[in-house]
Amino acid sequence: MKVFETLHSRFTNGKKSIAVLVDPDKVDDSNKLLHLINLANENCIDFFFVGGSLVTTTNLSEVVSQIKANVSIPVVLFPGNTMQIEPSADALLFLSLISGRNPELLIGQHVMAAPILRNTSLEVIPTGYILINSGKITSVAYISNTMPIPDDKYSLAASTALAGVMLGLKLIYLDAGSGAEKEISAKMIASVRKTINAPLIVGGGINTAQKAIAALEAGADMIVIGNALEKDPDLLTEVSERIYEWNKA
Ligand code: 1GP
Repeated sequence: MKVFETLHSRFTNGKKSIAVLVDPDKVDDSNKLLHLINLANENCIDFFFVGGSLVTTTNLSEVVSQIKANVSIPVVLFPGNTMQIEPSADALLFLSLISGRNPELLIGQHVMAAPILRNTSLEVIPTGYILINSGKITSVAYISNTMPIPDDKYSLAASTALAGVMLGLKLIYLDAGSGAEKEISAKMIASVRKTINAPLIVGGGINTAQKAIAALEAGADMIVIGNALEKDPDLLTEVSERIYEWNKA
């Protein structure tokens, strides 16, 4: 089953998913990547996301091929720009940064990427990407030159997500930014969840099992965890067990 079909069918059936985010810059030695792959294998992870707002290494294809050689779950590109297109991955989130007003990230990069993507077998998933303020300026806010939505402006975030879905975007990704000081609140997630009829991904600053479970309970269909795994790999065990129980019910 393709990535979007899987996500959509889980969304329709009230089932939850979890993705591990690999930032190619942070797995400069292959042992770190193997460690993440082993974690994924041990913990029933659903997807690997690969990408970052600033990737300075040129190892993207090696990262993807190492993951694919060792684990059977789909590898989904989460690209910060058109340089992060890697044809050997399974799918690509075709991100429109709809919380921002930077035309490059609403349509400019997409025009450059579209002809390249057409010549790959990547599954292209139109995704509304919404940044929520997390207390300090994150790399993604700085690099994208956009202002995140204030974390207490629930209806602004919900209306942004709704507009994205009405424009035909198939997924909504609420992100506080990698390594965010503050994760997205349950109230914000719930407000977006009740407004849109589309799968909702939530990430950024999820560094405890409690925060992960709170995001899922508030209405996230999928959570994305990156940074926290370096310090607390056990976090995945607790969260994936909870998701397993959830999905069994
Ligand atoms: C960032 O949502 C992802 O875009 C994951 O964030 O690295 O903080 O888990 P963390």
